[in-house]
Amino acid sequence: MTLLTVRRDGEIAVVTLDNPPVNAISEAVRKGLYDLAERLDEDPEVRAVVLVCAGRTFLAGADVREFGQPPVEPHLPDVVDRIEAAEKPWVAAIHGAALGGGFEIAMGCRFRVAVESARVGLPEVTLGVIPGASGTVRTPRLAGVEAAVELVTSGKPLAAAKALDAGLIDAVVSGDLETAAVEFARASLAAEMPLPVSKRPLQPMPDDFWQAARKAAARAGHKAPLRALDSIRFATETSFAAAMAHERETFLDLRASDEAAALRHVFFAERAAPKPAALKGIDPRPVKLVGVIGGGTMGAGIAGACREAGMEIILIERDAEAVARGLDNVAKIFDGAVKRGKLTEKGRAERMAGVRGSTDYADLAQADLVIEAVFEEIGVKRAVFAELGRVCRPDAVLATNTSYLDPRAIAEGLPNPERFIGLHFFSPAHIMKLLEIVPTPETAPEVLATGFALARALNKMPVQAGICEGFIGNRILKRYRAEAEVLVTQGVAISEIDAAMRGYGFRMGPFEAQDLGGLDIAFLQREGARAEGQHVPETLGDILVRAGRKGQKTGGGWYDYAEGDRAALPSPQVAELLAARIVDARELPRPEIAAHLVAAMAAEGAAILEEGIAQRPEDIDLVEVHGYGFPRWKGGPMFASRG
Ligand code: T1G
Repeated sequence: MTLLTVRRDGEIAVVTLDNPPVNAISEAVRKGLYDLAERLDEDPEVRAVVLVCAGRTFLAGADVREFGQPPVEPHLPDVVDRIEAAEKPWVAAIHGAALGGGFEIAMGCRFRVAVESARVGLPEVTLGVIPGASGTVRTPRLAGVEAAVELVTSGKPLAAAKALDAGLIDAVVSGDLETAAVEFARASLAAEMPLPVSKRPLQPMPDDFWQAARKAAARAGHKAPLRALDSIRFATETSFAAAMAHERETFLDLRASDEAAALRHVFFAERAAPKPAALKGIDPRPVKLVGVIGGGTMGAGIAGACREAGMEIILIERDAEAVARGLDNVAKIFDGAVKRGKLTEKGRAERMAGVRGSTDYADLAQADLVIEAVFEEIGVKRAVFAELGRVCRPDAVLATNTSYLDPRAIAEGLPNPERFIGLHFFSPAHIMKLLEIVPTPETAPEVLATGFALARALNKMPVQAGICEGFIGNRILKRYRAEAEVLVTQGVAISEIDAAMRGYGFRMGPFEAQDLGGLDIAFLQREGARAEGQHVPETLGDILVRAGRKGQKTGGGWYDYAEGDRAALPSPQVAELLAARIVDARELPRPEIAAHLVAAMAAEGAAILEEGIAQRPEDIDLVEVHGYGFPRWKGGPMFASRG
């Protein structure tokens, strides 16, 4: 495989880059492109150049694996400048995604054409850096300041049609991309050449624009979007050269930051998780027809997610009324997508046509996979699987969505236990990406592989978990909450603890989150364990629930709430209820509170690793980032607490 090949189509030189898997811009790619720009300028028969990529995508950006190494010449900004300065105009022919440095190279080209399915973007902030090869300096010149601010600070790519509207590309082409790009290049030679992007004018913006943009880009603790915004603003107020120097300095500074290291850690962990080495070469069982037992919030979410992935669904409930409610819960998911403009009415109808309700388990006789999402009580679950064991094919994969119960206890007595597995979805199941996959000792490898294949099909983040109370995520959550309560007993204010965790980057602190979700869920788990004879010490949460304080739904939990208002107010009643348990009055700076609680999560993570419940620290970080709102730019508790 040759990295860069050149063929001639008359007076047009077609440069093809082939650097699998995503045409990342390595040192060799930078050098090859730089040399080619020189060589093609010297070729008198070449009048224009088309840059196209082999494989699944246009250049997907700088090679993230090189980030940890010292930068080597030619640096990407110099490559972009050299392409822009070429005597022969270059045309970027985009398919797949032109991202980061890939789109910066495209902006160095005189023109950009793309197929309709292509996307262009500058996702650098999602890696904790800012564009480092003119993304904050050329983009505002190409598409205007507002489009540049949105593209760079959000990190979200734009589809080709929207990119065309924004002025980021010059044409959306149909048919064969290379052919269309050559024709575009040939036609461009007959017309007036536009200015190179770096030479295009820039309009400065008023201060209130920047204030509003700063407010929109701010996320507690995430530095890169604000630094990117500063770089764009600087570019609108100074020369191209000065702006490029400023951008490079900012990029190099951030590239060495903890935030960038954390985001790279998550980036590579996310790509490793769906492909566990232990499952290499093990074929999953095909899943086309999925049974879901239970049409409540979880069951409907699971049914919606599987349907969205193109599977046929049979939703089982205990009676006709419950079936109707369940189907309505699924329909509401697709109604929401229509309201948000993500789905047409026709698409909604097509989705629902693939969801059938029934009260008769016999309808599951041909199901490939059945996922149970009924009430979290062992007797109820065991009854469901006894029925499934009778009616389903012996090779049908049977899964429990239990959060806390022992899957082995649920599957006891089930025929063909090798086809049983835990699939712990997170609510709302059609939105939350995390899927904890919990095999029992009997689960067959291809059934485990089926769990991972299902996660891929549903675009979820799979993490394999061993069996313990709460698996990985809920076990760490329990430790996090317990440690937060210890701080309360030491006299640290509840509101200070929540503020500390918001300042660290969580959307909500542990107490606000409980008030939103309800304190009684965990209370019932503790009471259930106590009823089974386990010693479960009384928690502060128990005291509140027993006093009728279950959270927002009862007008108060850890905080008070005014009628119809969600603003959390410190509660004198809570102070009174907990007074006997608060033994100190402790002032702790918020960063110390956050560090203390993150360390507690990491300590529980270390025990989880030690016990083999999780296979690697990065899996624990993925659980926290994708299931519990841990800020990804902190990398997760294991990364944040590394030595
Ligand atoms: N560098 C190195 N490897 C990369 C990579 C990259 N930029 N992008 C993907 N890979 C690997 C990935 O680890 C996986 O490897 C394989 O490719 C397939 O990835 C100067 C500094 C392009 C949309 O942030 O968004 O340019 O696990 O599973 O689902 O301003 O990859 O197979 O061994 O994700 O088809 C900016 C990141 C960099 C793009 C394709 N660019 N990549 O998705 O495949 S910073 C990005 C993606 C930058 C400049 C700055 C996606 C994709 P393995 P995949 P996919």
